[in-house]
Amino acid sequence: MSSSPQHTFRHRDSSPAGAPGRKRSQFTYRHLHQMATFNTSCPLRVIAHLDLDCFYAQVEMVRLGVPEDKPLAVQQWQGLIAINYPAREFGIGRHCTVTEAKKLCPELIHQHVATWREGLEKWAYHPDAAENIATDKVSLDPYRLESRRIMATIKGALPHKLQKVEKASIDEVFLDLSAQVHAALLERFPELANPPPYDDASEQLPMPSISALDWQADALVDLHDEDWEFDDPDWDDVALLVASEIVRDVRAAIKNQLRYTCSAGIARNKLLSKLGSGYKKPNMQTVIRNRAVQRFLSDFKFTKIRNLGGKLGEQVKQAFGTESVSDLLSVSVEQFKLKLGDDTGVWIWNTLRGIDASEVSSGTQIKSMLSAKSFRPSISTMEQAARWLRIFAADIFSRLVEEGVLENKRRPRTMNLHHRHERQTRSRSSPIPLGRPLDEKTLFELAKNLLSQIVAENDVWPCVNLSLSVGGFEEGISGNMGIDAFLLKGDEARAHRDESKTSLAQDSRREAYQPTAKRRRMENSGGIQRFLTKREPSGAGGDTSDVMPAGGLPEEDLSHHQTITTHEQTPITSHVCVRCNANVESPEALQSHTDWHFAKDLQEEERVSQTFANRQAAAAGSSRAGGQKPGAPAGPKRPGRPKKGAERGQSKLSFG
Ligand code: DGT
Ligand code: MG
Repeated sequence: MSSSPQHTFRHRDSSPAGAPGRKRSQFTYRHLHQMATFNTSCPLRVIAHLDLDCFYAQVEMVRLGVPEDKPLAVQQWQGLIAINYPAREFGIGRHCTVTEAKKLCPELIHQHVATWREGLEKWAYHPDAAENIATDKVSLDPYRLESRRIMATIKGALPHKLQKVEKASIDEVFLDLSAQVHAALLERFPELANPPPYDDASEQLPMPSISALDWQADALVDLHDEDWEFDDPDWDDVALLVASEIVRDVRAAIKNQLRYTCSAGIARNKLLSKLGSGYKKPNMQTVIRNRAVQRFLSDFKFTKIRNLGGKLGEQVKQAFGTESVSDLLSVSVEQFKLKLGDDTGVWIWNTLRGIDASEVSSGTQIKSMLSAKSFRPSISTMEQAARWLRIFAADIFSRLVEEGVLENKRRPRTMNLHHRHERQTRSRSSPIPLGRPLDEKTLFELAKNLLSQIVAENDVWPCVNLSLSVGGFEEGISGNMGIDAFLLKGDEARAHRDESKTSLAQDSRREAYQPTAKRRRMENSGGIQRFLTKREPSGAGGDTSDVMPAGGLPEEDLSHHQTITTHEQTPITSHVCVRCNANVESPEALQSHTDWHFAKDLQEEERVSQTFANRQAAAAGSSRAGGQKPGAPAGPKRPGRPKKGAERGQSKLSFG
């Protein structure tokens, strides 16, 4: 720990903990013990979210030795996909073209992402990549590699037996710090180790033997509301403070060992910690104390909240005519249920109050991998196609190595190849044979075999898109699309989803892929799943069909689909994103931007499903201070304190 207990806490001089007449904590011995087991309904839970600052840009700066104050952006073809903070000061944003960015800041360093090149065996940083969109394919390997090093550093900075770390995307991590904070509390406050009075775990804890907490410079959102600051800190405040120290140490380890900065949010759950990490960037951390939750949330549009950015958020906006969290606080849970269905209604009601019992899941793993390319100009021979298959096999194999395929930790069982000619996509799949080591050559041979099967049919040339994917990993998979999907084009993304579909037999998300009739029944039932069905290919036969009509998507998806498929089919006349109204410079930039939404949606689908599963699991076990049931007052209960409407804000406590 960077801060000594003496510095962090100001201990009380008199009135020892447990003395008669002293106020008791709102938390019980049971709550304290729940921390040790990562119990998701524990009201003393502490969760952190870490998000790397301008991630790809930092990777390139460190790799190239660019000083921290120099403006740099990462380029993909003619667009920019990551911009460092010095460059942002010039007004440069994502989806600026390089030309426009250079006008804003002539000294901008713009580094193109690494690419695989047709005919070459390995990805590399090619100086002429931007001009070779026809023969190059983006490689995210450099960022994946750094992402893994960051994960290893984070894990190394936390005690092995007390850690729970979930990789949420290429540059985001959730930490459940409850068990580690529990251990620290017992060490720092020996009175907590005493057995509860009468051996009754539902007895309230003594109040912390401290009068003030030192949150240190950047750690606390200052919300200019003093009222609640007169209340003594309780154990939830102390737990968050200890977590904040841990997070500061983790961030220091990342900075010292790898030279990357990140921002963090620390709060009682994933929803709030994620909002917290984006609250102050770069290189800052934000603590959202329980007493400040409602005030903190009120400042956000609800569409900024995790899982509410997409279609579901849009639906809520339309149903209630507002985007403001504060406005929706007066809506009753019954009204939400009426408009959005029971599950969704309750979920929204909870979310607006910062209630989220979703688990930090250390088991999250990639369930499929895809490598694909849209061809402009199209390709017309088996030889050309085979050259790309060799690249795809190499690309997938290097990711499999990272997943532990060499050590036989995880191994895909199926391979899929999608081939698109004009408006028709043909697919073939095969099992990946067991009994011999999996290598690049085996993957390539299997892929070539699948291509030969497709080519044996008539009219398969010219080909405008090839997508190779592997899935059906041998062990339990909890589902994570991963950043790979962020760069997928329409066909590629669809193929990726198909691949996911085949490997999702046990996944709750499967409901989103039911045949149309069943899906319609579910939609009518008003459940959350109706928000998760948007990109179902509706071609005859669904996922078992070998020939999938391109453009066979539901009406609602057509415009989206058209914008993300090759624009030679559907001319794009406007460069405004229909999802967020962002103005982009070119059809390519719009395509990349739309892909990003698409990938985010897929990721959110996963999260919403998980959130629901967890919420339901947690509902049964909700406990006293963290009961958080619809109809209950927002935030933690504060017995003995007169309620003053919604929870009030937070400002700095006096330093100890
Ligand atoms: P931040 O977190 O605001 O400091 O900045 P970033 O750049 O870390 O943004 P974030 O966390 O949303 O995304 C992490 C990385 O993912 C980013 O460095 C590049 C990649 N990425 C983000 N948005 C897009 C996009 O629209 N298209 C593509 N191709 N990549 C993206
Ligand atoms: Mg980031």
